[in-house]
Amino acid sequence: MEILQGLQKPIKELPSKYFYDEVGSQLFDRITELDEYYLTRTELQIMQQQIGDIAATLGPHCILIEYGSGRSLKTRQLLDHLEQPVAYMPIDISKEHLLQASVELSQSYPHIEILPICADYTSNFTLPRPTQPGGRKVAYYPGSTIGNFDREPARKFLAQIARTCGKGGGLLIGVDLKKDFSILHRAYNDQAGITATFNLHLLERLNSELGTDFQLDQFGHYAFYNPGQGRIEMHLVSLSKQQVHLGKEQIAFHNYESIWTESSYKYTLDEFGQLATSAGLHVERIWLDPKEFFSIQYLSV
Ligand code: AVI
Repeated sequence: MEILQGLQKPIKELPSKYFYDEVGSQLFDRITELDEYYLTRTELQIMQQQIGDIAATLGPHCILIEYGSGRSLKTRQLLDHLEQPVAYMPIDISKEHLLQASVELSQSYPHIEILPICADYTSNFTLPRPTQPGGRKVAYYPGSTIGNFDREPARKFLAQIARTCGKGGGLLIGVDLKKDFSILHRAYNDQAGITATFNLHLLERLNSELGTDFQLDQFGHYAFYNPGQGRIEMHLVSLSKQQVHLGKEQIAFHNYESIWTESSYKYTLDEFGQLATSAGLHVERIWLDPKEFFSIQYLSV
């Protein structure tokens, strides 16, 4: 299985999607509130300042499809401003959050049809059909989560969104930008150590769900910016020579050997434009904060 295969690679790795169980999602929420973690705050600031223009760009009669909607907190602003949206389709793997958010949204927006989809949004899922005919499909993918994909998977995922939305559709996406590496470094090495706890929680999760015997105090959080690859790399580094067990398998660690747990790519506007083009999308609009730390972009199919 994926976890064992990752730990048996010459450079050990674990998929970052496993960060997000209940505790991991709560830790991530705390990260988004940290002074050092500028991403969420900056995206929200751009959204607040440009919401009129963003809503006008998306246009009337949208079917808004949110990839990884969680509690749909960021979406309310959009739903408040869109002109006569036809439907909102939140997609999330966590059924509990999805259904709770959907009930709350139905109460707040009785005029918008809420059609939740419980799925891993990178897999093939079927879109429900809204009761009201017509409407343009617009995907929403905030948070610069696209940064957590390597280049080719990112291209494939964007191409899949383009196919889902079809001609005339679009994608509103949050993309984190290249900047001074010390700012990037701080964002993934916060003083309070929340990012370290978030990273180490991955091992805690494997221990409780798969019965591994990782000793959490024998691994350290290590995150750095790799300028050649244009990404933050997050690792868990073994602090001793040790063995870890997964079922009947034994995984050996050298002292200072790492498990690569996440990449977070940062783009220039040109680089992201090229990626979008290679996925069959066209950059129509870009909104930035004054420091040009983060971008919200509207791509058309
Ligand atoms: C969800 N994603 C965009 C975050 C990021 O910044 O890459 C995940 C994260 N990892 C460490 N801090 C936050």
